[in-house]
Amino acid sequence: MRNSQFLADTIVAQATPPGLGAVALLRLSGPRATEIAGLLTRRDPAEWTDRTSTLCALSRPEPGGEVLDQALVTVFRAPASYTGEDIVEISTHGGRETPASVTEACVELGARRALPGEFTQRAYLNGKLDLTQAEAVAGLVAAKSAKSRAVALHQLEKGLADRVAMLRERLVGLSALLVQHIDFPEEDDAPVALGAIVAQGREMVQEVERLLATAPAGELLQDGAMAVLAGRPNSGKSSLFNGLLGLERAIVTEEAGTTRDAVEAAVAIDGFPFRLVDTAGLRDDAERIERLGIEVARRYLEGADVVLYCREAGASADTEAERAFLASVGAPVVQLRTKWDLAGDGESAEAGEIAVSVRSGEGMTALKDALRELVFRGAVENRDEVPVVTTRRQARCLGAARAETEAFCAALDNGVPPEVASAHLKSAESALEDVLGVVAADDVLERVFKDFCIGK
Ligand SMILES: Nc1nc2c(ncn2[C@@H]2O[C@H](COP(=O)(O)OP(=O)(O)OP(=O)(O)O)[C@@H](O)[C@H]2O)c(=O)[nH]1
Ligand SMILES: [Mg+2]
Repeated sequence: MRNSQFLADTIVAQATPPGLGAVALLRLSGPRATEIAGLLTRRDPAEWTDRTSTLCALSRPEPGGEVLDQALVTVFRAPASYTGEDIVEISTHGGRETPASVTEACVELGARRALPGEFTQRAYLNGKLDLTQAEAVAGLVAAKSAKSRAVALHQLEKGLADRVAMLRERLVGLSALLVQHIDFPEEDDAPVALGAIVAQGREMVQEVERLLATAPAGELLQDGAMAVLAGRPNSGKSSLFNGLLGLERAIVTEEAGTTRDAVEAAVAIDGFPFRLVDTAGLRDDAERIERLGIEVARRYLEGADVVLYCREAGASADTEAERAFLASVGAPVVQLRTKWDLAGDGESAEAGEIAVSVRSGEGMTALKDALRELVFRGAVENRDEVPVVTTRRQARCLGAARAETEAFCAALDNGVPPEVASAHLKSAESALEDVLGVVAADDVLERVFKDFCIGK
């Protein structure tokens, strides 16, 4: 068996990011975890109480070996651990040298360095998590805003898994009804009419659609909405980018044509995740490098979820080309009057425009409100449904389940014999199982776990 060999190893990795810090957490998982910890500490692991930390000196493996650190050792015996195997957590002092030397000692004692995501993969293989929960772990660690975190946590708590499991049970029930119908088709009091079965099938299709409808919002919350700054050169785009970021990230000068390449940064606005992109100002008479930058800007604009279009206070009216550009943008556009602290006395923003100044801070709250409204209002805030579908993989499996259930109903409607139509029900059931990863193929697992970092 593929997994038994794989699980026979004891793996080790640093779970905290490398670098300066007070404490580093190392994890050992597998059949030899407690034995290796015992050798490192020169103690009998049987003395350690489960889930209770003990302060121990860690020494290099050879007799009389050098002491490496004073560390806290905590044992989680199988099956009550994250991976379902014996786990030993070792909290060493932080920094680079100490955790690296303790990891090295574990390797000398027979542990193997863990692959990215391998702890969570073991948790999945040992039935501690289903695949949606494993994906939620990745989402939680990657979350860059409060909302993203909440959605990932909901998923870790089986928000999607429970719904899918319920649907699967209903499908099984439907199969049972169909079998009854096939067994007693001629009887007057036939237990189930075909029409009733089809009606239930259609209800299930709707239920799957309700889940699928949350996928765009789920994906936006996971990846962040792409907000692209565009406008004439020198209109204050980079200043606004820095202002929203709260960080002097992009270069700002009084010279037009400062920004050449696109600069991207993740930022949470009112708890919602955005990927903010600063671009080169758009103009026709740019020289070569700037022109390349403008091309990059256009590509970002095509993928934007929202565009912040900047015109500075006192700027001349839009040219024909600018109007054409604005009309061609697919995403919603926030029209901004930038540098509003410089606006003349008589000047006023047009209807639909937001006047902002990075200098005075005016209009920044209104801008953030508008961004949140435009991107997330429809998708997230006004729904009774928490977004539950957060990855393409989940959406693909649910899409297959929907298509097969639909095909089942259509087949019965069209007089296809129930014995034949039932094949669609089986396929729908296995598509739902795929969401949870009941039996996931190696390549599916590889794709799910490849983006994890080491130690997770
Ligand atoms: N008074 C005032 N000046 C601003 C404001 N925002 C930007 N500026 C100034 O306007 C000039 C251009 O700002 P940038 O942020 O570099 O403009 P940009 O649109 O990124 O310019 P390019 O990258 O060249 O297209 C700089 O001198 C800024 O200091 C503002 O709110 N008020
Ligand atoms: Mg700029």
